[in-house]
Amino acid sequence: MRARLALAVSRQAVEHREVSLKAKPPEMLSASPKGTVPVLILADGTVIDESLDIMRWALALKDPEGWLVPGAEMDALIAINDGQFKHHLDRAKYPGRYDDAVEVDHRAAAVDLLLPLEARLAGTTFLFGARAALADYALFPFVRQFARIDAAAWVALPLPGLQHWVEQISASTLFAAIMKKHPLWQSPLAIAAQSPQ
Ligand SMILES: N[C@@H](CCC(=O)N[C@@H](CS)C(=O)NCC(=O)O)C(=O)O
Repeated sequence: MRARLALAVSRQAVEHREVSLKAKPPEMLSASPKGTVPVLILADGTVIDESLDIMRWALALKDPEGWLVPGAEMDALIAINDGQFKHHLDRAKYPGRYDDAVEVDHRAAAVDLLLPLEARLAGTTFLFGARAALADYALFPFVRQFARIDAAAWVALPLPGLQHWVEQISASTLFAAIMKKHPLWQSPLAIAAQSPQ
């Protein structure tokens, strides 16, 4: 989601290949054996297979809305999100997948990490001021996921700024544009492997 947001705002033309994570195409795995999406393959064959790196690559080429303007200050916030917050989010969302996961503890730990974001949003619409920046779009998919684990519990949290922030970005035209459904890409290699000789 966040890679798509940055590619869209930066108006990078890409061939979008929607894949099923239950049947990863061989072309994807040969470009990026770790088997996670997104994977961006550049014209020169360079592979970028981390969503944040794709965002930075696109914005380095063109940043019409000034997402990079807040500078290095954003990096620490993004690192906490991608590290600690993601850790607790995964365990709060799928406690059955983790031996040690106590759902309520991970929920509480995740909320603790949201409090500094709420403090930032007091008196401003976005994390680094009146304009949305890289940090907003890099964190948004994760906070949205957390909000959607239990929508009633989410609105009951003392996080009015963050609740408004999620609603604002969710209602944006940029978000609507990247949420358009794409048909599954038909992998020539998978089709060849299936068809009778
Ligand atoms: N650090 C990676 C994480 C990507 C990631 O975990 N993607 C998930 C889908 S959102 C995935 O591909 N999972 C692999 C699977 O479910 O097999 C990034 O942000 O690019």
